[in-house]
Amino acid sequence: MGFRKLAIGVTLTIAAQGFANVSQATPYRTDSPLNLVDYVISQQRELQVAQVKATKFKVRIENILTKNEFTASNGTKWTLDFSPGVWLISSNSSPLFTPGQKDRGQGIEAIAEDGNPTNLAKVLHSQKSVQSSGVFNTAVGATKTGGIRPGQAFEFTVTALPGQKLSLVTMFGQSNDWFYAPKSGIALFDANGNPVQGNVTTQIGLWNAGTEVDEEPGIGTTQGPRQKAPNTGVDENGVVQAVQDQAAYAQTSRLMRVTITPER
Ligand SMILES: [Ca+2]
Ligand SMILES: [Ca+2]
Repeated sequence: MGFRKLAIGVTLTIAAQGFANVSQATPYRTDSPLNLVDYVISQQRELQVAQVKATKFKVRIENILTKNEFTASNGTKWTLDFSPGVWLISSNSSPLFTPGQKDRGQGIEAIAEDGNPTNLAKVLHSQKSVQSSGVFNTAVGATKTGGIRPGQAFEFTVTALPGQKLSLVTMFGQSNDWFYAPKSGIALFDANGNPVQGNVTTQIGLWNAGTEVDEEPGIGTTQGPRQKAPNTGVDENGVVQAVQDQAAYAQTSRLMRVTITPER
């Protein structure tokens, strides 16, 4: 083989490798029918995303206690109500508070101390991370606003997309500053994007807002039912923490039933 032949051979080999590489990078030509298949698949995907409709859920919060269910250390019998509160839909798993951290000053205090959801509802309404929010303040069948006594329930409807969660806050009515809320949002869809259904009460905890020093539940003079005016009591450290009390009233599922029902 002469030098010229060798040079042509090497050039052809390099050229062939070049084509091979190009061929790997572009498996078919731009006018190939395969491109049309790709296009149709991508259009179908876009259509599927657009077709993921928001799901409506009915949320029911029931007071499953009885009247005078609890007895204080001085023998006084007391009944536990749950106050008017707020609900919200968000993708943020801690939209209201973080255990062990300072209360955010957005209005949980007024609910936890006085059962008044107005401040928090207003703040949530203007938060971009909150998809939607609202107040629950009238028991099913009641004509006046107020909390739910034993046997009564709050009901409201929320709308959510897969990935969004439900949160809510309601006061432990016989406390200085305790409230019920999920630690993080309650998932409304499973991992496959299907709506969740049923009893979600185990996700609701009892929290101490840290805004007013605690007295014994049911008899404290600066607690909601007995204080002379809202926001009456001794200031606390301001840190939100789980209520450590092991009494029956700290076991949410014994007092409250929260159920979620998708509306299809
Ligand atoms: Ca407290
Ligand atoms: Ca108070």
